[in-house]
Amino acid sequence: SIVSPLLRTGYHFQPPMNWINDPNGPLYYMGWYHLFYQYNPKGAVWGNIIWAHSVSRDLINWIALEPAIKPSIPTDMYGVWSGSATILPDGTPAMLYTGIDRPNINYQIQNIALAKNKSDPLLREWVKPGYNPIAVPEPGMNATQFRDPTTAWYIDGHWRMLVGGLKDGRRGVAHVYRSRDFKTWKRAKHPLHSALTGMWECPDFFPVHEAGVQNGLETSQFAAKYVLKNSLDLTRYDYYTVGTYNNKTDRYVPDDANGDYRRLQYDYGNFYASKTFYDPAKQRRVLFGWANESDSVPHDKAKGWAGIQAIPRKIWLDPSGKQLVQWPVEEVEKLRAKPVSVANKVVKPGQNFEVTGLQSYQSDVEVSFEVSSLEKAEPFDPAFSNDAQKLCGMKGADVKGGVGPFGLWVLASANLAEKTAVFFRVFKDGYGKPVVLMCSDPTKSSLTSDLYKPTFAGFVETDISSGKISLRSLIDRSVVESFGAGGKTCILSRVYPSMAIGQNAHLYVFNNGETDIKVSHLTAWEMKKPLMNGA
Ligand code: DQQ
Repeated sequence: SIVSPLLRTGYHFQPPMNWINDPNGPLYYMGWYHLFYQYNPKGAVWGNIIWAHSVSRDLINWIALEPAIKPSIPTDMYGVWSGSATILPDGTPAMLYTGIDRPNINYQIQNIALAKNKSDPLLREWVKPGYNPIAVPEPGMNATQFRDPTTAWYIDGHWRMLVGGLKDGRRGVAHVYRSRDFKTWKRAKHPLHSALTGMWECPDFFPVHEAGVQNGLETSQFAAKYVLKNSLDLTRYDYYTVGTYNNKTDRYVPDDANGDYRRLQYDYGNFYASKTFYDPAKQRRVLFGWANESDSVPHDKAKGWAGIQAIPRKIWLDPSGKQLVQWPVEEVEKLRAKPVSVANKVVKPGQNFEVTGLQSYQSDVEVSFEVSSLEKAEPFDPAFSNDAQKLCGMKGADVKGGVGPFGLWVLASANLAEKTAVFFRVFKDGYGKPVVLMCSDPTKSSLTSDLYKPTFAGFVETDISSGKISLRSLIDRSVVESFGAGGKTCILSRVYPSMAIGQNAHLYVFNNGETDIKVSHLTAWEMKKPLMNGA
């Protein structure tokens, strides 16, 4: 079966065609946001990777430029893999990236490219200085698991960068390299951090302001709290911890001693190889993440494209200090057209209502729910404390509960044979404390058979004792990108309806619990199409 062209996203970042994966080297420079990304110019599957390059004034409207970095020197002849941007003291942007230097084996070497002309705000040309490579695998290091340098930070006369790696077959490591001049780099004896999780791809390490402050910090600014993120090859999720950094020893310690295994995720859905940058224009830290297709490879090839970037998110430390909060950058709201609102509408057990008056296949929906009572919350089995996904797999949107499931059916067909459910379900633990689960359930999203339809879920650390909880979903044809409780828990899903496409897609609020749910307020906006790389 051929996938409808109407499933191509409207306002999520995409080139006109072909495969994309990791965001690379995001930065703000002379009034422009730059995004580079792993791109196959020859097809809709991974391969022939180069760094494609787009620029934007607002992180939403994008203009495609010529590719920035391609294989051209002995140390990157067989691949230019992921990396990050650092602005040097003289103002020159530099890209640290991984090169593959030989055929048939992914032997990994770290390289640098410099902006050729720092007075060009579009940074169109990049040069690879003769002192490449800047780091090679040492004897005893796993040379095929050694990649993805971070943005470098400067403290007390030294630059540092991290490179992801794997030790002894199962220990994920963030190697530290130090340099005085950004040319000669030496590996520190101890990694910044490591854990028994498998390979750490695309590490990201940055300071955060004190709990609750939404502004971001420049990467070289020393702070009391830091975030370390790693992308786990094994599970394909991006995990992070909040902790402290000792710049004398270059060691990082998560606040939660078990943090590496507790597995906080940026996003509990399809979101990988993400990377942040500090945006001095709006004093915020912005997160980019890659959302792969969940479609089959033959479908990807038939469509001629695969992969998108999530809507960039502002990211900051939650008032609890224990986790991050993420929210779509405010600029996305410029795409909002005609709003439709609903207020003070009670949804009885087993009931639902349709939100009408807009085309919801490309929309932004914000809802505030109020739960009338938590009395009927189901008992929480602590065996699932670390397994929201499994719990939601068992208790999907159609499984009746006490408090919830309640939430949205998005990209739903008129007969409801197709629908993606984004919802909450509230449990009560042994002490009577509410436990909130957020799920994105695509099991009924499409009648097409050969799709990957994983249920995604995370717990939401929010105080629901007042009964209040909010949900926002960015719906974009084959994307459902959701933010629970103001961005405490995020889930991006890719879905490919066969009927709920374009004008045939509907939006509902549902309640499959035994407790009344009030929609205190719902606003849904149709979303306009931004400039998207000329497509
Ligand atoms: N993708 C890149 C690697 C990185 C992986 C290759 C993560 O550098 O580790 O395209 O998706």
